[in-house]
Amino acid sequence: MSSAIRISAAVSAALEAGRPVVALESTIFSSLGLPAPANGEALRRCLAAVRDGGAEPAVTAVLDGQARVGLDPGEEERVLAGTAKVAERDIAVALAQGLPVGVTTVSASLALAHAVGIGVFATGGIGGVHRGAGVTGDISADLDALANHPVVTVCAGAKAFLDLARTLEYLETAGVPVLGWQHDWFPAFYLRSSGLRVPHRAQTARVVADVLRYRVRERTGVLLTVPIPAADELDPVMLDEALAGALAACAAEGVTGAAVTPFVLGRIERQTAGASVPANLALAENNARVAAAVAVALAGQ
Ligand code: PSU
Ligand code: MN
Repeated sequence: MSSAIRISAAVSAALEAGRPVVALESTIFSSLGLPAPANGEALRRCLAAVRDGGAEPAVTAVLDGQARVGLDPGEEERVLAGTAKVAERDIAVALAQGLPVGVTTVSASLALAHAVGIGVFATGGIGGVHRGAGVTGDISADLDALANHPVVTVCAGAKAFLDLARTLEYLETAGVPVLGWQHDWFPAFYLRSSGLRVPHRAQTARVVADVLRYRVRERTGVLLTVPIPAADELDPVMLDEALAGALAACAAEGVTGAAVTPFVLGRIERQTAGASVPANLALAENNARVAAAVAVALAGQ
């Protein structure tokens, strides 16, 4: 796998020198994750936050049938315009079929980060167990990837259109340590708390890096949940209505499979009249900043 991955010159130099690196997914920066031009702004702010924190950003994607870790400047526009979602299992198909542009999810990014030796990954929200999964079986491959790649994932929890309690149960069964960043509650993306506790709280980047180092089941990753900054949190009542509307539309239109998450994300944005977008940018940037601190701590070990 690693021989099929092209690493950018900047990321490769950082890895060889043992300097801190933070992987970033690309679905969030495509039209599947955020509307233009907010997606471009999200990418710029996340790249800057990682660099300001003293780490090298490594955006993952598929370009011209090649798995990529780190983009060259002219390539960012292609990723922003990408519409083909690539999860971990899809990477092989994308390479075999020469996919021109594929945007990577959390699961694909964790697989690529692991393959090239990057220990920290930042995103907005992870996929999880969908509501009604008992009937549909819809459980994001992100959770299995968290259980199988030794990488710290930094996220703002997951959106509440998922079944967050079952998502936490899944991570417990899979043996993935879940840490709350200076916070005791599992965040619900736009909200600082889902009302569910995280099993452990982490006060410093050093502790997070040490948990990755000492975890007993060596295969697993670590999930670090960072609440959205208080000033950017959305109104819970407006959000509840938006989520209910989005889920009802999803069911009414018979959307299934990999299309569910992008569909629901687009509906939430419409139902909140765009208020969700600045909140999304703020939390993604904040996660990138915390991830850089964890990468610096890891590189210092
Ligand atoms: N949640 C968000 N924004 C996103 C995603 C999830 O708030 O952009 C994307 C991520 O790339 C995540 C993927 O890995 O959706 C999960 O999709 P699925 O539920 O199909 O596994
Ligand atoms: Mn799914």
